[in-house]
Amino acid sequence: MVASSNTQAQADVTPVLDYDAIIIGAGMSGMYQLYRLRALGLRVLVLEAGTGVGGTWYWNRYPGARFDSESYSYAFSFSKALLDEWDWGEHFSGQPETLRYLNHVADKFDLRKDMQFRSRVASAYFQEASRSWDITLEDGRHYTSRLMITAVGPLSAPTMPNIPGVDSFKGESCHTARWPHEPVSFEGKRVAVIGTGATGVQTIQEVAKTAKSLTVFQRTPNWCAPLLNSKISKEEMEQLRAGYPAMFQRCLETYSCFLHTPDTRGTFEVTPEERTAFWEKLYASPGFGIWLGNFKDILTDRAANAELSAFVANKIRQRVKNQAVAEKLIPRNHGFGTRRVPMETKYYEVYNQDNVQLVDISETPIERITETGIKTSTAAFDFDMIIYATGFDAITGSFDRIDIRGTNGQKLKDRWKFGPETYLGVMVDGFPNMMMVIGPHMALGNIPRSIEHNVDWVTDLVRYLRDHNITRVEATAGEVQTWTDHVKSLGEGLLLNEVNSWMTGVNTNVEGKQVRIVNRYSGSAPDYRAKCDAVAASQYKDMALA
Ligand code: N01
Repeated sequence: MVASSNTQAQADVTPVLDYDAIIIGAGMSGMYQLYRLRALGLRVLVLEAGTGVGGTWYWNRYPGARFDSESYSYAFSFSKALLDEWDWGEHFSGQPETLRYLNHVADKFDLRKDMQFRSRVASAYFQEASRSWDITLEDGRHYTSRLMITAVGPLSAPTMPNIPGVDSFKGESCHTARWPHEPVSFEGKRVAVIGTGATGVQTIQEVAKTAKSLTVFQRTPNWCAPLLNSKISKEEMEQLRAGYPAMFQRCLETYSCFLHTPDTRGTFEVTPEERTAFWEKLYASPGFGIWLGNFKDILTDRAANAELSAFVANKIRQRVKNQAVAEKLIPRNHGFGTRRVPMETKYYEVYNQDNVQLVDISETPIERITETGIKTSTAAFDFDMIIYATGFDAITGSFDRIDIRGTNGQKLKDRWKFGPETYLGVMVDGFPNMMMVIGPHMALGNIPRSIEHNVDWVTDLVRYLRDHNITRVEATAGEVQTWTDHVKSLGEGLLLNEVNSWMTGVNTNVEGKQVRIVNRYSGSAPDYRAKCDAVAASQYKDMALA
């Protein structure tokens, strides 16, 4: 690391390293982390598997992919010049616009000159003698760096379904997170979609517009709510821009950094009529309000949650003409909002179209993928295209896919076998000089807001290390235990943590991930930031610095 010390200790640990910091991933986290570390004068390299910047927005090019948080609250806030010059076209921007935005950010700050694309990291081994990381790519290229900062994203390790025969299908097929860069036409095609999470819902409503036939294979229905997207006029954009300081301030104050914040009332503190009127208003309002701006107890009180679920179930019954289909679309095994709510645009109406069929595979399971299509327990379907919207090995999955070894050759994957253990979601004992941006146990919420805080905190730590000629930083085992216990205790009483989903670390397609764990920080973002800020103010006294 660039430092001024000439002490003996320093000399021993100052071999010729390729970099001061290597960042893995060129998504929003990696882009901003590069920008900040470069400003410290460090030699930094970003290694990125793809051919361009954007992370989630680079990979997820599937039809209909878009923000379901307000575009302007989901962008970078660190540069006033950037805020001044970028106009959003829609309240909930589509993937092409978001990727254009991120490319614009990369151009503006000349980020690509310190990025290396087509560079998928295979392994990273900590070297105690040199206090550095040896990082090797899948193609064998190799680099050394004092620090390794993972910016690998919580939803970036896609998983194919563990259904026999996936490789045997002779038609077109694709996972949504590996969508081709070329346009894909559905016209005249018989298309299947497997999966009805947030991705499946966005895909289905788009494919249904042009496919000759669309067959949706649903294992578990999700509670979806209207997105109500709209265009942003020039005048409106100017008003939004004028309101940026207040809006970002609000994001700093709300529980999960979203514009929405829970109502201060409990569900049963108002009359049934007031309740219904409030829910009608939320259902008719754009974005996550119905999930995050609802009564304060809908995600903790079973009775409150059941009332709200009944309200939304009736909406589904009103929107879907065939009542047998409507009943299949209503979740039975979890309440509204206890899984991530997919935001939709006429999703339920899709099932009123003649070209769309719903197959409930909880009743008639898929037995195998065949050369020509999909065979369930009761029928065989022929398709031209199968789309896998089957989700991700979330949060720890992208770490598991890299062979990360800390002191004494300890593997991170083994260390996290029964769930992640971290300090502030940023560090792990036994893995010195490794920092995680948006790692496990982090306050996710409105992710770009969390990214900016997380990166700023890591940058302050790195500056401290540099200024004090410290070449080795590690979380202590005691602090990791304390933070991990704290994160687990915050999850108690949340209905969300009683349901299988990526949010509780369950993925039926990944061996060893069938048991629920606590992988996310579910306290308030202001509390999280206060804790991190206190650690920095203490000059990292609870960390092992050498
Ligand atoms: O993934 P998911 P996703 N056989 O895990 C089914 C974010 N996101 O990509 O529920 C049959 O939610 C699985 O069924 P089940 C957002 O945070 C953001 O949709 O496990 N089916 C489920 O229906 C979101 O929550 C935006 O029974 C199988 C689906 O596949 C997160 O990404 C947009 C199966 C997977 O759903 C993940 O969403 C989109 C099998 N073997 C996504 N395996 C934004 O707007 C899996 N399934 C920002």
